[in-house]
Amino acid sequence: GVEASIPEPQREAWLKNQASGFKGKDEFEKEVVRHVETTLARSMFNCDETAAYAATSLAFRDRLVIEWNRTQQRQTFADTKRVYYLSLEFLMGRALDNAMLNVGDKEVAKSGLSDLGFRIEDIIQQENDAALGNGGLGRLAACFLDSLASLDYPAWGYGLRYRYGIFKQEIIDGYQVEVPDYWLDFNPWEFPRHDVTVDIQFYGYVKKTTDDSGKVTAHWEGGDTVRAVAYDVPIPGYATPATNNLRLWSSQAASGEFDFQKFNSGDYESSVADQQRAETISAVLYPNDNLDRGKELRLKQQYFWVAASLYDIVRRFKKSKRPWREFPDQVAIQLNDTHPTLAIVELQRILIDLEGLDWDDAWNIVQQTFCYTNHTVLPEALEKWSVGLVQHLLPRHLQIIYDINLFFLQSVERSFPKNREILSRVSIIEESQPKMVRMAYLAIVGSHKVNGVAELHSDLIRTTIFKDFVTIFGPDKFVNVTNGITPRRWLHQANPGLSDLIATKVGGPELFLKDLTLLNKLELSVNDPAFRKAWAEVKLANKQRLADYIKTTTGYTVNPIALFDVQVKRIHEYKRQQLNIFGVIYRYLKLKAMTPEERKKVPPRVSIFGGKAAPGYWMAKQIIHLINSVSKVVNNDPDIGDALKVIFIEDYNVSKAEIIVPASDLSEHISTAGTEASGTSNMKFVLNGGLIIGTCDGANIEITREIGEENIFLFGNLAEDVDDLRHNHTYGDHKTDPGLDQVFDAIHSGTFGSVHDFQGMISAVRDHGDYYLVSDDFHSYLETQDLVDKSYADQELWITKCITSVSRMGFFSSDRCINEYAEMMWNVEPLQPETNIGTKKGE
Ligand code: T68
Repeated sequence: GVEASIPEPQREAWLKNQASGFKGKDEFEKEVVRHVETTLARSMFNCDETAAYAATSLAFRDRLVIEWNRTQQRQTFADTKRVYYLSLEFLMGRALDNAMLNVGDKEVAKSGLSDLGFRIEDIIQQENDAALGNGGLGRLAACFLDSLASLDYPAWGYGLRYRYGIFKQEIIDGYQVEVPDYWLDFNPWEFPRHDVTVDIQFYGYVKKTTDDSGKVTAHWEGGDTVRAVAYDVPIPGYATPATNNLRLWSSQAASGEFDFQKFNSGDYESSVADQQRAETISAVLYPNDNLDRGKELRLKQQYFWVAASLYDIVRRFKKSKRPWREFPDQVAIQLNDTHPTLAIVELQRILIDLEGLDWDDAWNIVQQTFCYTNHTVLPEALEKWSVGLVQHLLPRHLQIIYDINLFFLQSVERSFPKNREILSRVSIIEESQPKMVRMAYLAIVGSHKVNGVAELHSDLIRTTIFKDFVTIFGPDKFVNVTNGITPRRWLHQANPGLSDLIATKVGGPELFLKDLTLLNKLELSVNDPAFRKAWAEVKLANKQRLADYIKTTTGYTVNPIALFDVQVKRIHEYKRQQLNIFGVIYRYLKLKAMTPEERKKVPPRVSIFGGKAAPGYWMAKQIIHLINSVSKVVNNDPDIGDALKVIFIEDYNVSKAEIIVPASDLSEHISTAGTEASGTSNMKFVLNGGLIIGTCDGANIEITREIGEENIFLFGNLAEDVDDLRHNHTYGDHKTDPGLDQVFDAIHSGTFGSVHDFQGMISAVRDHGDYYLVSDDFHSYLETQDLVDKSYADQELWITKCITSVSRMGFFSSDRCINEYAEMMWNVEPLQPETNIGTKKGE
């Protein structure tokens, strides 16, 4: 067993003193007090909530670390294939509550903290979110880590340890203001590994040498070096001891702290400047979602992270002393979008330049190792790097990219002789001015599987942006893995009331939270009056919790009986928050035109918005400004009262989603058909007993298939008609919807402040071709919102829809996704903790 690795004379002493972490409440309390007094060096007589948070986290961390070490030993000992999930973003949110629930001792902590004079909810709220992501892509990576650990897969995440996560959003006078998110001043969840470092090279030049046999070897020389330092974050699985690792790289100057020569010769400033330049690489997360801006520092981040991760993976493989051809039997690497695509080139470089393999042998290994997930079809989001920039920063990599492209195009030519057109269409190098490297094409060519994230999206990539590659590689290379969410965080943690209620019907949390399809048993209770009553009470309590939050943060009072209509996500034109706010304005105008008696009969609504705009995205910022301006006018209009309230929740993030999602009656997923690859919050809202208004886009379509058409409010044009409609806007006679004209008139008349502030949004629809089809879908949207009002008025029917929907959501667990990836793409198997040879009895 693993124990044999400790030499006999010392073994007993080590094993006798093995750490075990706390067991039960008394030991928990003892550990908390010990951490307060010794680790934090604070007196227990003035322990505040910050200290109690820190000590509680450290007590749980001790438990995680023990299992984490065991898991790593078990994996090394079993010598099994591992999965490496490369993502520039991990939108983790808070860790303490998750750790307590996954380890299974939240109740112990609750009563222990209470003995010590604290409320567990207050302690949980002390934690900063780990917000190392923009939106769906980053949160998906976090859900996947939870599933990988919960299902006992041997898996590592690799990312960057940004000093600043996504900015914090403040709303000042209705405008978004960005504030840096310095989140690391106390982070008990990471372990610096100052002994795990990799020196990463940039710039320089390539020299070629020829040996006696005539073999040419390339040497990448000169340039700058930056050091990558590993920081490890334990990822606990739910109801399993398995604890995986998320390794985040931090950049620092390669030669320790300063350049001592410069420092000694009195050139302090430039020696510090070098250090700062190195640290800049992992300083900040780029705040754009679904947009590629092609900045040099971003490319540096990508290579820095990819090179450090590959070095680590290769180092681990080499310890096994296996031949290189077995690399793909030991290693599966998943590329989360094209951001880590340089890993393909880097592995090829390691194999041919450093390990001396032939091109073809190396390339086979590379292709068998990688898989690529595409997350978007939006042209502005597809990554391209200018050849000049790649040449400058990574001269050897550019040569390899050219060779990959050459051999690829040669093979295409053999299969499709005399087809010049296809060659230029699929070339990894775009022959534009300047020339660009198309990263998605490189990712496809260097991987053995490519997946989209929902059925419609996977169909779209097969038939549009990657059509030629389906022709070249055949259809089997392109698969679908519909996204999912972890029910641990997004039901059990965020909505304990509902989770407990469900547990009473499906045989306990540990069953359905590990097999979400068991939710289907709920359908047997859909007509059980006591169950329905309890269900309604849970929802109302969640709405009250959100109403309280809104009161404290905005000052506005909202009525928890009203329909809570929620749209929270990144602000983007394709997601169409403008359609929503125009609809709200239309509703307001209608209410204003009514008599007070008529108004009383209208079902009351609270329209809730939240989300960040990329700092340079002018139109998105204008949308935020309009929402806030409408909010101010409507909420202060004495005619309106409870009939309509408009709320913008500042700084939407994971921990706020955990309050908002359980409180929703209706959430909006209203992207222009064919633009939202999947969406994942749609799944969270339905799983928490809310209904959806949405377009036939992304995963909405599969949600409809699962829960039934009668349980979702679909509207709008279909993806297949979008191109024609757009063509019509340009060449036909394009009139805006009359209802929308009323809205624009109101804005023009200054109802919500200076027209000038919102002219861009109006012009986009009226004068610039309405690319996102706001006007085309407006009427259908309003009609469907009317249907929502009518449906909500029949609370009995509404609750039936909610319970039925939840019971049919089992498919959307990220556990299902991970099992699909494991089988279709990675060819890896779970490593059950029971197989731990080291802890077998009698050994
Ligand atoms: C999202 N993409 C998709 N991108 O928009 C969403 N982009 O439909 C899907 O459900 C989700 O991915 C998970 O598959 C993003 O979130 C980004 O955040 C992003 C970040 C950097 C560059 C480009």
